[in-house]
Amino acid sequence: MTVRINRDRLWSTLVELKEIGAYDDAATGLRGVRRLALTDADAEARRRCVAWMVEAGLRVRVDRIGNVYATRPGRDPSLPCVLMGSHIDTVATGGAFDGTLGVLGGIEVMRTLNDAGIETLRDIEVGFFTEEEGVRFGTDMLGSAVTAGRIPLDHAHKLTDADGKTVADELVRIGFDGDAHERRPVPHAYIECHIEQGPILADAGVDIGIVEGVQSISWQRLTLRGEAAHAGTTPISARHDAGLVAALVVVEARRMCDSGEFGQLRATVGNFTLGEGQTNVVPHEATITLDLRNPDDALMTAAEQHIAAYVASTATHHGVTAAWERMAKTAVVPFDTGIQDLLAATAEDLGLPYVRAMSGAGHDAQEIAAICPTAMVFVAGENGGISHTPREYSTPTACANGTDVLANAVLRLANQPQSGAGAII
Ligand code: HGY
Ligand code: MN
Ligand code: MN
Repeated sequence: MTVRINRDRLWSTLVELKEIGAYDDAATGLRGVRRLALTDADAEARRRCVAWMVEAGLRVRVDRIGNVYATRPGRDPSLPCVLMGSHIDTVATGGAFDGTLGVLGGIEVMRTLNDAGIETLRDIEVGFFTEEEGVRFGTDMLGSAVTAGRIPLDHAHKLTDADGKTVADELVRIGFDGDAHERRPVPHAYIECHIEQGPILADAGVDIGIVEGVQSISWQRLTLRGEAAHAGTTPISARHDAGLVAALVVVEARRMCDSGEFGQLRATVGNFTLGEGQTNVVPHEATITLDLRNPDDALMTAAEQHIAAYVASTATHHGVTAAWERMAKTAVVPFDTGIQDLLAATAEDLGLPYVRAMSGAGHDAQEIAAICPTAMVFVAGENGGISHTPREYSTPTACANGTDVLANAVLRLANQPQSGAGAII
């Protein structure tokens, strides 16, 4: 049995959700999406998605970290469900597809099964996870990591944003402090449909990617403290310039990537602040965030050790102190080969060419992979797949093709009889 989702209906929900948290982006001249986790915009988008879920006849529940799940009952509710999902929070300069495609695509799958009058053996669920991006509360994949047990609920609840607001208080404020237990019933399988956010599929000229796994991620905050001094009177040799050391770290991080010493390392300093930022004062303090990515765990460790040693020696040389704070760390996560092959076979059945690829971005799937067989289906992006910018764009056809793969793979999983633990039959 093959189903095809309603392409126009999916696209209309993507267009509608994009307006929640929309802003005029000066850098690109485009309408972007700013829907940071647990903000009013996120709350409005959550309510809109819940309304779509209810309209599709789904049973909705919210857990204690604000994850939302919607269930389409199967014939045998005693069997583990098949789960789809992703996130609807965005970065501050976001686009319309990152995360939302997997959530709205999952809801569209439910509508499509309803329209076709299809009853499945297993329950099917679609959900969205809290704070996948990590840009407000400082660690990514927060909600799914709590579900998988990597981050304790209590720790997650106490995380604060730049204004000192806690996750727990913000969940209450927006009315998504649910009571369902965050360590949810283990699914039979989890599939996430997501834009690739990079150039691989576009370069291959295909809409579909079968994702083999996710590379490792390291997020750290580095605070450097030197000494404020007069910009005019202080001799260069007498300075303890925290800003200089921070800038040297940025340059070294890039050198590490270009050198090849650390494999396919990618380093990003996305946040760089200098004390009071006074033109005529040597900065006494600098704070930077360092995002490292590597498809090889050992080379990631080597990169972290190298930059730590570099900072120690450079800071000492300039009479500056250095303090590191760990924000996030996840190892390389391989996805279930059985589900990868199911997705590939589904794409073939649908006549959709695809490539297999590792994910450069982190995803909720990398957390859920710890509790059940998990894989992802990627959708190609335009403009070289650029993402985390209002230039992020995938065509209606690519979005629909990816959601068709999701729908048919989930349908096959939802009719699988009780199988042995682990591998998908
Ligand atoms: O940071 C990431 O890779 C993801 O977008 N949260
Ligand atoms: Mn995402
Ligand atoms: Mn993202």
